Amino acid sequence: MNASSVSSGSPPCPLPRFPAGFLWGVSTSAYQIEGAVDEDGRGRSSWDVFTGERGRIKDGSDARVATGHYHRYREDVALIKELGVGAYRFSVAWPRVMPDGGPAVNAAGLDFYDRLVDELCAAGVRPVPTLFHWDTPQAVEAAGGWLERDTARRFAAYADAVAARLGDRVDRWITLNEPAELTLLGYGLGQHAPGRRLGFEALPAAHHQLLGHGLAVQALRARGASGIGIANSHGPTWAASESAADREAAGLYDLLLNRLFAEPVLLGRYPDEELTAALLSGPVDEDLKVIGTPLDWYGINYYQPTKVGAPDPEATGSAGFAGIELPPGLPFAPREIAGYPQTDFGWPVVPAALTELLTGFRDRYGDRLPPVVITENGCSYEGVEDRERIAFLDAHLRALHDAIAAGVDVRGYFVWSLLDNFEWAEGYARRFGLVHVDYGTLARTPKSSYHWLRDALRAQR
Ligand code: IFM
Repeated sequence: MNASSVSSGSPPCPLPRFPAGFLWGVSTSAYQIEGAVDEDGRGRSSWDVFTGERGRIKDGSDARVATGHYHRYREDVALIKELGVGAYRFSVAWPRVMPDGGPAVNAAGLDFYDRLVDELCAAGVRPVPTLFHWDTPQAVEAAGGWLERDTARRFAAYADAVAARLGDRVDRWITLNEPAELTLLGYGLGQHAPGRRLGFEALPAAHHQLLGHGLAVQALRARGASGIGIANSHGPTWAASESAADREAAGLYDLLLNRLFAEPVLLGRYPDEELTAALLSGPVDEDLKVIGTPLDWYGINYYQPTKVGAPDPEATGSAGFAGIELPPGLPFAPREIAGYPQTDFGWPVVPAALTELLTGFRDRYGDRLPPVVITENGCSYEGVEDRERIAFLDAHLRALHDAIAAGVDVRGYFVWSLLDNFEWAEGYARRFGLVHVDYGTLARTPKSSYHWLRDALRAQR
């Protein structure tokens, strides 16, 4: 690493001042960075199986080595410390801690996170573990994965084991990362592990993840944990036109991708009772009481807005979901958002939509919305001299500040991601890091954006 040789390339205007105590951080996830998939008793995960199947990952890669973080975590913590952020959001790999998904605990797996948390604490960086970021133990997946109600119970037992080991040093917890994406991409469309193509029949996977979240909150609190949140992905949905058909399609999309995951957690109910009654079985009302257990804060991952219209074979400018092609026959059709710059992933860069999202959440949920933390925000661009990433972060931080000035209670912001990493079905083709990783040598090189952020955070002190 050479953290001083690249100029920061700061945009001319300093960032506005954020409130005292605002939590700055960077995010990663276990499967995307750790590698070492066969070491120290780790069990297989749904992603190990998925990446082993021909044609699943665009560049044919897998995450057996990834960024080698499992062995290089000290170097990565030093990078975090030098960056000057106060917190590091990482995820704990369930199959490392419970190779068969439970009940047996693999002490060596927990030892790794114990060392990581110690290293962070020694560096003065607050550890913020996410308990589940999509790497389901294969033994759990083989038994039906998140389509099965019992997976929620197993997840809570795993949460308990992690809290028992790390709880003395952790005061910010995240239960789940983006249950919407796992439901849609993993169980609905088959673009992510476990590769199921169930369409709307995938919805029990959403319910069981949310139930797992609620049970995990209870398990963590029973261990005396505080500071518990979730990381849900959200973005404003824009109707493609004012026509009734486009507005209806956009409303359905918003319901399925935003409200279905926010409202059970924030309000203790599903947004559309008819739809959920048709798709979910079991004691849903009882479950909602667990799912709606009040949180200490609410995490939002924001990347982009989505423009949605009614399905129309004649319409030009169709777009997929976050760059992923959607199958025909859906009751809505994402459309291209023109007139904005795009990241290398083809995602539109719309900072003002972050302000819109946050003020919209405040207006919709009022005092049921606890303090918000942006648990992910970032962009994929090539190169170490990444001026586009600096512009992206600068503009999104100003948009975030606008939301705070408008009265939204936002307490923190985490950049996705510390390092370039394994971007799921895209393999290594998308680089989201503040730090470049050479996948041949695993050498880390801080990008211009890293230096820019370090300088911007120093100016906040
Ligand atoms: O890399 C992912 C992350 O795992 C979840 N949120 C979105 C990121 C970028 O696609």
